[in-house]
Amino acid sequence: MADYIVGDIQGCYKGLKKLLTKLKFNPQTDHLYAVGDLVARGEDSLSVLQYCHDLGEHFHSVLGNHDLHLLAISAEIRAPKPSDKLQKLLSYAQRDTLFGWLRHMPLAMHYQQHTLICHAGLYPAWSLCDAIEFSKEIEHVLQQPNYELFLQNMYGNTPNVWMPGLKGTERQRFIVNAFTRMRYLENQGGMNFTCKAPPSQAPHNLRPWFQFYNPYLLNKRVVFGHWASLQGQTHSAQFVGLDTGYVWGNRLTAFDLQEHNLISIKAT
Ligand SMILES: [Mn+2]
Repeated sequence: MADYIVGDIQGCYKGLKKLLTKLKFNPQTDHLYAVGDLVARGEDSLSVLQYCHDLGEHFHSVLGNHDLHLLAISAEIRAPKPSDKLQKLLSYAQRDTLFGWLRHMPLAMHYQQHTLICHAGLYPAWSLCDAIEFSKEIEHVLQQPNYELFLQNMYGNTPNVWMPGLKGTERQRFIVNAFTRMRYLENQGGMNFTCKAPPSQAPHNLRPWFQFYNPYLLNKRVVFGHWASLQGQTHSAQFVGLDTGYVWGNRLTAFDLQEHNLISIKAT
């Protein structure tokens, strides 16, 4: 009865299976969680989605930016990026089952009451309850028949500062960007989407989102992915960064949600 959460799989099916073997993952009794970016640059996004889908109630994931981009590609709103290897998945006859399943995933979820799971991070002005509430706003629009309109309006970097009064498209875009694309904030709390470097190489006016004081996070934990160059180095047990860049030749990492230890495999 173990619960594991895995970092960005990015379509790396062999790596996922190798990590699950190392974990001795039992799909009948254990649960697998994921921080999103299930698909994109690895060799077999289709098999990753099929495997995770077939785990049924034993798999739980939030959406990452690449998962949302896949939905936009499937709706012919956006084109695949040159680095995406999605052709086999896009031409799969039953792809709509998998895309419909993705469309029902949240942007943020609780693990028990003390842990929040999201792809990029938790905006520092938000509590865990805010996060779940804002995620639900996006779940609602993604599950509407006209969800394509939302995907069309999702792209863009503004607004980059949260205001509770934000409404409509601007509010939705901020929520999506915070949960799926955020790494750094400027001192006044504006999200910066340009810098992808590790904190040691970042400009002085930028700080990682997890270094901003969040009064709601006492005794809470945030598990996230998205930031390969960070290599999990948050220097705080409160923030568990799981993207260790397997698709770039580094490691695929899982966190045991009950034992609180990290397990990883190296790309070969
Ligand atoms: Mn990502």
